[in-house]
Amino acid sequence: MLKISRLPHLFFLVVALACSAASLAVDKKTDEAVSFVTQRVTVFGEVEHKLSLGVAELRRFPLQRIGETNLVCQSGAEAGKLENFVGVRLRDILEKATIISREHNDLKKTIIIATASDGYKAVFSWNELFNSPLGEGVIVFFEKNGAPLDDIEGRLAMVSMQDLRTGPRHVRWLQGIEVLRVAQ
Ligand SMILES: Nc1nc2c(c(=O)[nH]1)N[C@H]1C(S)=C(S)[C@@H](COP(=O)(O)O)O[C@H]1N2
Ligand SMILES: [Mo]
Repeated sequence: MLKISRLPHLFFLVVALACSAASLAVDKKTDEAVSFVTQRVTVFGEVEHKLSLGVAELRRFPLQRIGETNLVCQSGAEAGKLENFVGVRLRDILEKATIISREHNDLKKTIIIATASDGYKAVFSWNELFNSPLGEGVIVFFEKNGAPLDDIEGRLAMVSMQDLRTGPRHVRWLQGIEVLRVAQ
């Protein structure tokens, strides 16, 4: 029979077990994240100059220092904030790579796909980036609160700050920026 005097012990045992299960779950998530971390992003596809950019190379672009931006999930749920981060405009990166444009209307048929090492992808159009106010807020970033990004974001990530829901184009573990012509 369980004595009443033993109940506190039982309570602590249950709490301890629950805590270690929770920390196991966190460890698993962190382990998985480590395997997705990227150190460089490749700019490729319909560009004149293919680029491979790590933090050192990114620092040579005009730096954008952002105070804070909200993260809102695709569902509309609040997903926290990005604070005190430093990065560069995707537009500036693409200008350096120079999107190939042979005919007057080529750029209007061009999209830019941000890809991550976990297979996540988010798409932008050339018009969005270069012909709308949204473009100014699309930032490839590599520093937060004065430190490199942690494993959950990788060393390189991206966000589109003018999106109504910023979560979907907050790309963690950024690996590629592909420029693609999608119509003839
Ligand atoms: N690489 C990668 N980036 C991703 C995701 C993902 O699964 N993989 N999920 C996205 C979704 S759905 C949201 S809401 C935000 C959430 O940002 P957070 O994970 O920093 O809260 O990340 C986005 N970026
Ligand atoms: Mo999301």
